[in-house]
Amino acid sequence: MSKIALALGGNIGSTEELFQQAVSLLTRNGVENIHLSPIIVTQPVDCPPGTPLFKNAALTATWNGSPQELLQLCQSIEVALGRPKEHGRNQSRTVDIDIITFDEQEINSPDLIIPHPRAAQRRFVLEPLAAIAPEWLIGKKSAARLLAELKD
Ligand code: PH2
Ligand code: MG
Ligand code: MG
Repeated sequence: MSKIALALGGNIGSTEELFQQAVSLLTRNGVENIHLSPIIVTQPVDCPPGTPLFKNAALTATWNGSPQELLQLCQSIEVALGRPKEHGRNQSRTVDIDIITFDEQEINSPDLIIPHPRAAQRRFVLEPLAAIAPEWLIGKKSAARLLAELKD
């Protein structure tokens, strides 16, 4: 069993419902022991002017497969919940599911980098994760410490 942390984000549609649907699809496909954070409303980061506000959450869970299999599951759930398979990088979306950590593994493949390369700088990831798992490590530092060290 691997311990995983995922970040959820969305700014199109009924985000709370979409997050709940994402959680049930994760559960139905082998993600266990899900602990979902409260949902926060966040300003868009690195998005074009006029982008709607986001809602963000994080979850911790366990998973009995590989990182690549988890990536495929997350991407298939994004598509099932209305996100086009091909999409621009910071385009508005119904739901984005990013793998933040996978045990303490470091992965650097073309389609998957773990820990998530921008997680340590993103309040919209750290704040919900620190709310449920302050001691959770992203690389060498805990979510709470990274959050406390954020400048903005
Ligand atoms: N996701 C991004 C880019 N910018 N901003 C907020 N507030 N929340 C997000 O989830 C988000 C973002 C790329 O995935
Ligand atoms: Mg993503
Ligand atoms: Mg993302």
